[in-house]
Amino acid sequence: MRKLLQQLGFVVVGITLPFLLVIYQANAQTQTTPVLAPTGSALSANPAQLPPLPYAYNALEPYIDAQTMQLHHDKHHATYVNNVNDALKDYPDLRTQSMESLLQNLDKLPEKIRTKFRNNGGGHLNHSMYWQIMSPQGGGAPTGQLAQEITKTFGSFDRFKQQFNQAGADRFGSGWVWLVRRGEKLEILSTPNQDTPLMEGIYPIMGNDVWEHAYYLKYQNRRSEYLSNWWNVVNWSEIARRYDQAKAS
Ligand code: MN3
Repeated sequence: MRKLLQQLGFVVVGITLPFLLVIYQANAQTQTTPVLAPTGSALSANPAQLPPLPYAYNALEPYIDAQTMQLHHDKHHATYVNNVNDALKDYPDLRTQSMESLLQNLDKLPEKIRTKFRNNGGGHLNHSMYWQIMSPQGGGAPTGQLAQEITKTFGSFDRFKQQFNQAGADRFGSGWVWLVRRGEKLEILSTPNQDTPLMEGIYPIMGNDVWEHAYYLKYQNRRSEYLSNWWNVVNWSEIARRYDQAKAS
């Protein structure tokens, strides 16, 4: 009887141990996978959808005019979304993934669609964030831990804004300027075209669009003026949420 119990014990351990290992590995994987979604939940590629603008076209006036917002959202962003869906139309397996994970693994995409997906998938993700981090109730200064970390890293909030604006002004041609968290540290960087820091596995806390389509109707060649006025519509509560997400990732 004892022998039988022992044997039974070995069998139970033999069954349970691999099972527990599988659970452990699954947990380990969940914990090390960064939470990268820009809008609270991952953007689905099945199919990609244009998120509604969370306020009226004229809500950000006088800093960003209604016509720019309408064209930017309804035409430019909509085109990125359509092109993403066109790029993925022959690849049902890719459509089951999130935009974030596809952008982080561009080298795994078929070469035929890689550039098209990079430009339009990046455009879709970047703009989905851009609408959210602006608000008619925006402006002012960040608070809490984010404010403390900005002061610690850049000296003061004003110096942070100056450096961010400078990086945006220095971006030659089209692109984005970002506040990111690399490892444990805040950093300002800029990317060309519709590239996102996510492609390097870096979480973007906030970013400003310095493509001419974002400001040309109102500001013409005066990108610097757009960059300084933009702070009047910056939605710090959404950015604080993204900062928390960056720290948790
Ligand atoms: Mn744009």
